[in-house]
Amino acid sequence: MKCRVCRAPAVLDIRRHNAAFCRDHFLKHCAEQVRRSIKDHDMISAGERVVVAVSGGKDSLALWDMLIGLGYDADGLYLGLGIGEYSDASGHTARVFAHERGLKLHEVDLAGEFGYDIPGAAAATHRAPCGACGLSKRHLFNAVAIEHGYDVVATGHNLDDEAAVLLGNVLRWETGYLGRQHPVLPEAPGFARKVKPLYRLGERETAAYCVLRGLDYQVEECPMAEGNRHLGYKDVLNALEDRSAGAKAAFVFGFVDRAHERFTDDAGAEREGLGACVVCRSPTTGDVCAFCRLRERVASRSGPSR
Ligand code: Q46
Ligand code: ZN
Ligand code: ZN
Repeated sequence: MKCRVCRAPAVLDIRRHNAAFCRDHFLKHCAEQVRRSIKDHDMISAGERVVVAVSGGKDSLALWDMLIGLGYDADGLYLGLGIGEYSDASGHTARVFAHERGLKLHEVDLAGEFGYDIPGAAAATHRAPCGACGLSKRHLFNAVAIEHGYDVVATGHNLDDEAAVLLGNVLRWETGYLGRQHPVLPEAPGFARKVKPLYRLGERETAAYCVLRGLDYQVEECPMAEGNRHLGYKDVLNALEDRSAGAKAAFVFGFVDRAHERFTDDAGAEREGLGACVVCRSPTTGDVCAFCRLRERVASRSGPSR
């Protein structure tokens, strides 16, 4: 196996590109995929400030590293979800990464600042933890971006994540979600732009990127992910990819290039006619936003019952 570019011994092959790369050319390939995503979708303009949602895992650290390498002004944001040892270790990893590179990391601790954690929210809502977790992340990433004047929130969703979410949305024909599933969600009043610069890279590639760059990332996955529907979809997609290299990329890139637009009307009304939440001032359709309702629900459950 030789590097496609320089013919030196390769460290990794990427079947869907029918190519193998040496270390340096693999890292260049990753940066090029990210540069291309940003350019093709006008994700970040010159001079804009970016906040990267950092979990301490391979994707978010690879993303932060690549954005800095490409010359962007990118700070990090870590959310303490209160998921036991997993959260302790991932917070530590994110802090070490930022500290070693002199990067700015914002931290928000759910329990300390909002009085609940993800296991508590799951118990109070009698739902899978990922629902409350996703809601909290969406709200807080945006709220921190708005509060600190960032133009863009960048998340580490990779090709495998996007393919799994797309499969889930297609299986149930969630046309509103399909209209919002895109590498860029534009800014709107009260909302920063959301971008996914890693959507062209598979998770095997982001992991290899971290290893080859010597980035210390949190290898353990979240223990609450068990039973998450998307893991099942990932298994199905991996089986497809085994039989037909490039299936995931064709599925996601074809959707982005040729199908997404057909669903934008279904998602369109979402961000129109919004008022401000009476509690936190975030944009919402009702009086109180979903995040504040969640907080209230957990508080009333775990508070004194007398
Ligand atoms: S952190 Fe949160 Fe994920 Fe854990 S509880 Fe689910 S959503 S699995 S990316
Ligand atoms: Zn090479
Ligand atoms: Zn609110």
